[in-house]
Amino acid sequence: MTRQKIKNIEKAAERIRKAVKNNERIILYGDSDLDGISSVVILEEAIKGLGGHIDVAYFPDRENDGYGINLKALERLKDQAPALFITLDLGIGNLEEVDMANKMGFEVMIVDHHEQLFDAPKAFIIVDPKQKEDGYPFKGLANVGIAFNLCEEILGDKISKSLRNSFLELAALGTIADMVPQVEQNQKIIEEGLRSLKNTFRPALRAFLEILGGGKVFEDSLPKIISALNSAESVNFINESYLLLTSSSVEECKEMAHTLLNKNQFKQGQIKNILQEVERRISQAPDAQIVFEGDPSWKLTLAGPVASIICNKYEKPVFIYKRLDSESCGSVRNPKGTNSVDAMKECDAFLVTYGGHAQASGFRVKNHDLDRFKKCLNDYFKKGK
Ligand SMILES: [Mn+2]
Repeated sequence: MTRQKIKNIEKAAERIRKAVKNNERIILYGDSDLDGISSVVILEEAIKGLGGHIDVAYFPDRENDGYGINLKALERLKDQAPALFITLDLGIGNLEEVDMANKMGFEVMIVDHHEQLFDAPKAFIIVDPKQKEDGYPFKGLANVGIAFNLCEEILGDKISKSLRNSFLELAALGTIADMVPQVEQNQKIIEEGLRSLKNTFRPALRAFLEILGGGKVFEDSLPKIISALNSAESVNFINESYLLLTSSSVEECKEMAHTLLNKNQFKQGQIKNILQEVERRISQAPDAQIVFEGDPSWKLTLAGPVASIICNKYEKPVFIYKRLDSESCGSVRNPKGTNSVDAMKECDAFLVTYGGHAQASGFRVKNHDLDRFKKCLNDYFKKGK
């Protein structure tokens, strides 16, 4: 029985093999969270497995550059054209930016797992199980799960058991980090990946295991590793976790792992402060349908984690945003059975952009529309959706 494949995944693998063979330039452009970073790392390794290399790995800083492909990045990369420009864990919503990349002479391939809300961007290949014409039965893969399928497709018989296992280690961490449902293929990826992790050859993961548990995996080491890798920042499109995961020096890895663990501790403190403030505000309007709170001092990258915690505790749709000069950007978390993307579709007259999944998404809104947006959401959820 031939297993059904994600739409376009064979085409994508074929195009990557051709690029390696012809020595074309390859750019990987990934999201700055662990799902995006691990996708970039394993795809780079698969390309190396073919005897090729990538020219650039780029990660946008969500805080300063915004989520997705952005014009600042394209400006900086344009001298690299022509090149194969592969996006990972983002891109499906970047219609204008993909047009711009095409004009610059890039050939854009999108590998994403987010919902397609608008027309498809004009990339020459799109791999996204959630795009409209994809019949792949399982829609819950994290992006790194798709990247893993792509790596297997690229390498075919050339994939050794140990290489496959080491891909699965990162695929497991990225899948857990992205909080997709741990069922079907996700469950298999996590099980196999975590089994392999115990004896990992990856210097970065070895470093974490040595720091946290004398080389062994303990129950609480996994969440620590995941949140440390997730708390890395992208500066000038270079991401710290990417540097760590691609370093081959154990000593260097230990140093970087320490830095990230400390950073994560600091971040947890900041999250606690924001949580306290949000809960204080909730207590003033305990009967509200939704939680909709923002502040100029809150870091945008902390909006997601804060929204998650509040959503779990209060079981309401939660919108947490950072207020900037003229616009606000935020993250959304929703209890099961409600759909944040549908809600925002209903209220999109007040939005600049939005996107994501039913349970976790993001938005950008002009400050003068904040109140109307909030009211529209309230009305939507009041209708019992
Ligand atoms: Mn993702």
